[in-house]
Amino acid sequence: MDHYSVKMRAARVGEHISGAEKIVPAASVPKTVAQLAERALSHEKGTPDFINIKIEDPGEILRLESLSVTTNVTATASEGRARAAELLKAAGIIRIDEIMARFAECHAMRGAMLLDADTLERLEPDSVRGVRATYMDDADSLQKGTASGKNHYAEAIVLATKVQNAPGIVGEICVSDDPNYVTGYVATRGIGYQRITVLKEKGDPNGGRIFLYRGPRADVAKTIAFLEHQSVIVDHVPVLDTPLPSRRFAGLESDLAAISSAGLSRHCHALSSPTGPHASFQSKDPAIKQPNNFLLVLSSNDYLDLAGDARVIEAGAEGMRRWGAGSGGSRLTTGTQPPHTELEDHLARFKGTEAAIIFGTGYMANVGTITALVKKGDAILSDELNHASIIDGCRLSGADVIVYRHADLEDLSRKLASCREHRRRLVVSDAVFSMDGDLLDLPRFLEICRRHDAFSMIDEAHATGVVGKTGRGLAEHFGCEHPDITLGTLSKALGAEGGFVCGSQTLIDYLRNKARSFIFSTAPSGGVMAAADAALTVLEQEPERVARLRRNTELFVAELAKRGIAVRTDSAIVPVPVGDERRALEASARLREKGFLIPAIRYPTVARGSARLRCALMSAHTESELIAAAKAVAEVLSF
Ligand code: WAQ
Ligand code: MG
Repeated sequence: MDHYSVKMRAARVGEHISGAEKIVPAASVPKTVAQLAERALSHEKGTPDFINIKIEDPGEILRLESLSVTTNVTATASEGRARAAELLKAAGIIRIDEIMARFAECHAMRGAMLLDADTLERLEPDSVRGVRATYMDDADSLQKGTASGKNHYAEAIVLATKVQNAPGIVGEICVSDDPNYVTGYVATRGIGYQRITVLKEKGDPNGGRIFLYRGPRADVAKTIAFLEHQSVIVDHVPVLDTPLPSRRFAGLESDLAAISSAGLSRHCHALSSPTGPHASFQSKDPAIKQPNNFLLVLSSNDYLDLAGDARVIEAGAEGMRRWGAGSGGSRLTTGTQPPHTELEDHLARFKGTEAAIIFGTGYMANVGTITALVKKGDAILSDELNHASIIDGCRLSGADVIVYRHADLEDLSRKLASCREHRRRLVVSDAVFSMDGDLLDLPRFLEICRRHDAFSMIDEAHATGVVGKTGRGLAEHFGCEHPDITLGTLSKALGAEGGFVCGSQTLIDYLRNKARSFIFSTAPSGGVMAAADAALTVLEQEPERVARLRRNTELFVAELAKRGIAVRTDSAIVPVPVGDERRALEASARLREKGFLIPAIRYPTVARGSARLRCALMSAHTESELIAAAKAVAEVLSF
């Protein structure tokens, strides 16, 4: 015998893991058996309990020319279905929608459904198992296949080619039953194998194969016999090369469509005005109604109105004229200029720590600091509501990350007690939680960290300039010591750009040597540093800005309460809970129509179903503006 059929099936009790079949020359049987065994043993679904390998006489082998392959790039499932209908209609198959609805019946079938192409009656004798096409292979599979890998595309083309050559079969529709694989195909002898990149919605578990039959009932048995027993080798199965990129992008497009249909789509709405409490807003989107020519901004982090302060702007402009538009290098090469070191000294004085170091952004400060301090073998304890930049730093560090319940310092203490074996322990928390506005209990936090000899780190992004009588943050507010590591930003209350860390000289020296986001990044421009420095000076000279911000926050909370909306905050962030994502979006859109810019914050920034309107107050808001805003919030939420 010159050829053999080699079939492999691997399973774990009650669970199919992997299956494959080959038709190979006698000399290739040992190699094929080895490859199939390796494939079974290295399958991502896990290790099988048993592997069946069957080697048998394939009988007479029919050689078939592969169907031609065409890739149809579609963006959505409905576009894909329309394309499938068009293709099959040309081949005389109509009622496509009804046929595709039958995929719901395909669940758990090992084979395909055999339907009369016109009456749509089911014709398989075993409707639970369906009809399985077997004894088929790609003529080049030995050359094409990787050592143990599966050529998913070639296998589908081989199957479709055999099926379309079966007597009485006029077409096939295939949709993967993998909820994440949205590509499918339709095939007939006339149109060939027509791959459709998006043929179902992502997440849809329905799929399978439907073979379409046209002919006398008496001949169905012959068709099934051909599908199940006739050995077939398919020549010239095309290698999938060009279509891959389009599938890649079709995948992105379908992800975007899913995000959008869940109400989670994100856009950058450009404000056509300088940073400040008032903004003008022009949208190209006609759906966004904008009757007012200005909006009251209740969502800026420019808490103290310093981004627009004439002294700050002038210092920045002068700094840029003097030092250049960009720094031209990283801090450790040519990017350090006097404004950088002056600002670092100033920040350390302002916070009352030995030293400070500046990063390009607050995100980079968190990622750089955490990854510099801890690695594999260390432990990080992180509040569950910490900012994404902290979470990303934790993930990137390689340390064991132990998340404790939000603001639950008992939970922290317990979890810290179980980390004695770790080399280092780092406890990290937002100082002001960015989506809830609440404060960390710093004295207790420090006490627990000290007791367990853990580094204490807080992120004062929303606390600097806001919390404490003169805006110096949590240590000032509580009248306690500083944590080991205090992170802040220049980009919120200080009105400029950048992040920074304050702490001991040792800590700062260490970060300068180890923090990769500091080392491998171009330094911020001297102009931006000069602007931040000037803003810090204004903050020191005008602490009444901080007091005004606090009064504004209290007034706004009280005005909301008068209208039945109970909210609480320890900072300038006032979250108004809504819950449902779409309702929050709708409320935000209505507020915009009324002239208020208050964003809806949704998953993944906050947990699913806990969407909220996130108001952020500024020292520059007037009393009447805040009363009007509270009234508008109450109105849009009463629907
Ligand atoms: N004979 C009949 N039906 C079968 C067979 C077979 N040999 N193998 C699988 N099926 C049926 C069965 O109901 C499965 O649940 C269903 O098809 C899906 O099988 O060009 O992944 O092997 O990008 O998961 C098509 C697109 C991929 C490929 C289809 O099929 C491409 C796929 P799967
Ligand atoms: Mg599959």
